[in-house]
Amino acid sequence: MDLEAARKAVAGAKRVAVLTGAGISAESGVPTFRSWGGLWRGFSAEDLATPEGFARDPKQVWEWYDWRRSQMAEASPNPGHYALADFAKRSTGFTLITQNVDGLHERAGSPDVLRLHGSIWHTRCLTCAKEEEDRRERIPDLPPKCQSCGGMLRPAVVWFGEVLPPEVFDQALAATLACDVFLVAGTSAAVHPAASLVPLAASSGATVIEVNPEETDVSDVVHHTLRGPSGVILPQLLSPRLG
Ligand code: BJW
Ligand code: ZN
Repeated sequence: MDLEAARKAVAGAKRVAVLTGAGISAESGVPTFRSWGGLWRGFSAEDLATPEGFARDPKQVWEWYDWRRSQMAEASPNPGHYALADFAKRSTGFTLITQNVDGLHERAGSPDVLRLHGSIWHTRCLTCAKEEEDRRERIPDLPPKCQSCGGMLRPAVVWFGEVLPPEVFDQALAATLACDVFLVAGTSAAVHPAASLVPLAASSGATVIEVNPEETDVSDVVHHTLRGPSGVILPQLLSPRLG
């Protein structure tokens, strides 16, 4: 059984790194990028999650984020998020890398989450670059304005064509290169450079475990495949002992 072999690999590892994606929040009711048909009001993520899309129509892009913020605000962490948070608390040498902007890992109690694609709960000013937390579920008068300088605010997330926060990516890279086990959960692994961490872990000697109900772009490089929802599989994989 791949689950037993994967559990043994985790139990024997000194360093574990995990890369998560939208699928880990699916059981919390947050739609993945591909699950809502890939479209919102006829637009794809590739149209909306770009600096060009924002420059073309900031109000429209903000409305999309507002819609997603309201879904994320209603969501609660699921057993997959909690299994990772519990594992982190009883391990040394554990690194959680996420592509998600929803904040559910943090709400489950995961310490030190490396957020490769930023946070939907933060804004950044286009004029003075000030970054601030904004936890409002709905923001009135979109696009919002900076309280300090009056400039236009944008979501503090990473769009296509933008560079990931270098210090966060460097930490993710270091953890990927140093780990004995690399776990990839709930991501289609279609977006780079996050997805590139998976073959990198494999080529630097880590045992790679994939948790996903579907085959993905990296399924051919992983050593153990656990097909199923992360809310079911991660507690089985990471709990101190089964039942
Ligand atoms: C379940 C489940 C359950 C369902 N349990 N699982 C190399 C090759 C080709 C292209 C590039 C490359 N390097 C860079 C690029 C360009 C580009 C890119 O990757 N494009 C691809 C489309 C090909 N990358 C970039 O532009 C990045 N920047 C960059 O590289 O900078 C350097 C540079 C700059 C300029 C020029 C050249 C280089 C930036 C990428 C930023 C991505 N941003 C987004 C939006 C974030 C903000 C927001 O949320 O709005 O990040 S796009 C979107 O995709 C979001 C996600 O984090 C990301 C990944 O999606 P994810 O998480 O995998 O979700 P899904 O929906 O795809 O998959 C869900 C999975 O869950 C599925 O597999 C399901 O089966 C599974 N699932 N239920 C477990 N219950
Ligand atoms: Zn400002």
